[in-house]
Amino acid sequence: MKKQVLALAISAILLAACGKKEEPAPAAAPAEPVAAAPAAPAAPAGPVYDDEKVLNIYNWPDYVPEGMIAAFEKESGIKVNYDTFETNEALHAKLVAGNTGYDIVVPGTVFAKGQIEGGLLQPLKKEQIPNLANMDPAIMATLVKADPENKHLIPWAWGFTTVGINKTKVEKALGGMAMPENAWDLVFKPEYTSKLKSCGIAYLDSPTEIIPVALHYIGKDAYSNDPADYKAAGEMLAKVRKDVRLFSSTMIDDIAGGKACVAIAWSGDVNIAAGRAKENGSKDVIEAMLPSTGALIFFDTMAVTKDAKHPNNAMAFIDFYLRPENAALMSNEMGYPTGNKAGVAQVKPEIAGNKTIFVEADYFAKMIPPSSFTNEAREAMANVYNGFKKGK
Ligand code: N2P
Repeated sequence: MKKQVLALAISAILLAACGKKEEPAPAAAPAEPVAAAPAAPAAPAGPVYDDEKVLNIYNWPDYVPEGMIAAFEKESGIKVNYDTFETNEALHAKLVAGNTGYDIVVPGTVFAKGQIEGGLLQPLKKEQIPNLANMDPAIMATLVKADPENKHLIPWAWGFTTVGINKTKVEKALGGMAMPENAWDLVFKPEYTSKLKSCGIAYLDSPTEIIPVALHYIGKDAYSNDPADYKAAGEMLAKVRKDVRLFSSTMIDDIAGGKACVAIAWSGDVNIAAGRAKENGSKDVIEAMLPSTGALIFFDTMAVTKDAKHPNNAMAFIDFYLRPENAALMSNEMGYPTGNKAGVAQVKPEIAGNKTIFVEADYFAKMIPPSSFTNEAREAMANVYNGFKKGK
């Protein structure tokens, strides 16, 4: 709290310093108290909590820096129940069914758009989230496609779906064959998969993770809503099905431990696997690739469920998460870039310089931004995906 007050004081000083000399600083106390002046709807001085000091969070696995939840609990006296889901589909099904029991959920924007339109998420009480000011306006602007007025969603993290490799094992399994120019070939081209199956190919386990990258690979719009395109993607996927060993959304240890040498995976998870392999004494080089045709960007966003029992605790946690030091932890420990502008300054140089975490502008321009799917399209996609998985 002290720190927050100090930060507020500093910004008030900065604001005052920026203002025209002859004008009093807006925060300055009036010389004489005005008798019946109505109280201005100012931001609350500190966090507002619900009577029941509980907060139920539903997030992706392997996605929160160690100790962060405990730090919030300690500071706020709120007991946090933290559960995880493995796919956007799983979270979506819960939200549609209602009565989730969760206050904060973290959907990808690909799904969040429909969830907002369907009234499954409630608008945020922004006056209770002063640290929202720390967010990069450019990042907030990218969310507008899903959340037109930035009313419901605040980034937890963003990253990209890509190919992750254990370079050491992949090179060995390929024998004399050179690495392809386009890293997607490693997971989609039979010439490569037939060799790499010996060291383990892993795919994320969800229709809306695999079909979009497959569409992208065959030159279609990754966010096509046309079932004919899914059919084409399914035909391409069928050719490599027998080579895929593992379907999983929690493959960090599989990559780090050598069970999978190549994976369709989330960028940060591959970076975590690289670190974990090192910690375990492995000499293998594990890398998140930057495929020549681009990778698929995702934004996972904090949102409050429409029937949240602890909405104020939720706002307090969101504000806590948006402190620069916490945002920086997400990059430093979890390998995901932060959209928190104030937090960037606290990112370790080796993380800030990792081009698979903070991608450079020219590669960023090549990446595929997220969009969304209609319900019908999602159903068609799931059918193609399930057929692909079964048809070994
Ligand atoms: C899980 C990261 C989830 C990112 N470790 C994909 N939405």
